[in-house]
Amino acid sequence: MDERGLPAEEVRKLLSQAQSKDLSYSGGRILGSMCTAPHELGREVFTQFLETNLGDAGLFPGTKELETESVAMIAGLLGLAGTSGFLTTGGTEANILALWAARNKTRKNKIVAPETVHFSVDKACNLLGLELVKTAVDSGKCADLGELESRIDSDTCAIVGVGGTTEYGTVDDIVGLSEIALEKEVYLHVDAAFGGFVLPFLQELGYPVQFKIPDKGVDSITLDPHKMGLVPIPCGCILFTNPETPGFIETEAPYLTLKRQHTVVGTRSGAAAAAAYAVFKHLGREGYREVVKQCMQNTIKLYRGVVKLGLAVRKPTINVVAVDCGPEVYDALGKMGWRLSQTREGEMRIIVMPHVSEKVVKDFLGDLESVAGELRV
Ligand code: 0PR
Repeated sequence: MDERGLPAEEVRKLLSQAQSKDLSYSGGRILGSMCTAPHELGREVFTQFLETNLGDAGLFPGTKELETESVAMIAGLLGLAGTSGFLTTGGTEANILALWAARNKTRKNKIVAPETVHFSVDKACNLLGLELVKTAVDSGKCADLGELESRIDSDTCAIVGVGGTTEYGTVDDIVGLSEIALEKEVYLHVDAAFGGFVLPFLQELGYPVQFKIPDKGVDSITLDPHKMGLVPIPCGCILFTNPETPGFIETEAPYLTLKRQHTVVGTRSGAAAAAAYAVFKHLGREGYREVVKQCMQNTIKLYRGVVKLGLAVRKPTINVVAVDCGPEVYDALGKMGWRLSQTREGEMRIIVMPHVSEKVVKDFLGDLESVAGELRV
């Protein structure tokens, strides 16, 4: 740090220089991200609540109410009532809280999860000293329940299912997993970090996707407002279906206005909670349904376009498309400025977020056609 400060105008110039190196979702080239430009109202509200801290919520009871109401609205999306939960910094923290609670509740040390789980589950297990057993998935990239069940033993504390896998957007059979959890008496965590704000709306729109949180057998669910919820980063959410579960991750904070904490982070942003509340109230189910409808229509356009080009592509379940096009095509598209990502198996992975408009899909298909054509010659 310099001894003397700079005038704000000069600092702004420095920031603009740095920002000019960043990409923006509105630039229309980011196809491999599960985040998008936050809703305008969310941006505004975030700034308004910048000084609030939910780590000392007694000072900010109004903002704490917004968190509580946001969590209730998220639970309502899944048709759940009477759940408790917290907003988090994202899906990683939510998954850590879930497995932390499972470990402390059961005092066992093994997690069994399909190999399609997000790497935050690896991270959580590493952090919590848990052994992670990964099980095979079926040809549709969904958890093979027979295989998963066969790996549960007397050391298993929890199993995990995914509602919208990071790489393929596929959805595990949560009802089937809940039956296994009840029968084997293990904790079940559902990671719907991405799919939580997509699947309920796809179902309402009549898409043939199975995703239901049954009345019994599911212990916790991750669901991220900062992905398809259009809320500014950092905003994730953990829901606990049993109100006693948060007690297993409780830490005393004796001198604070609120005597107990249940999140990994201590000082935590109330701005994200206020922004989540605002965007949920403003968009309503109708608004989100429209966002998801657009994304899914563009997903189908992209899928059909890729099929037309004769490339191998998985039929998308949600707004995630995986194309088996080979590294040359992937690299050539990258050189043309497309920001894509790859699955662990090397497929090109495209997330059709709200910023991936119909025009972006059209432009991308045009470039894919020319690249694939040139490479074929
Ligand atoms: N669970 C699932 C199913 C996820 O897809 C992710 C993140 C997480 C948990 C962890 O969430 P946080 O990153 O909020 O902690 N999936 C995205 C991914 O790995 C995260 C992401 C988002 C990466 C935007 C890049 C990006 O530009 O792709």
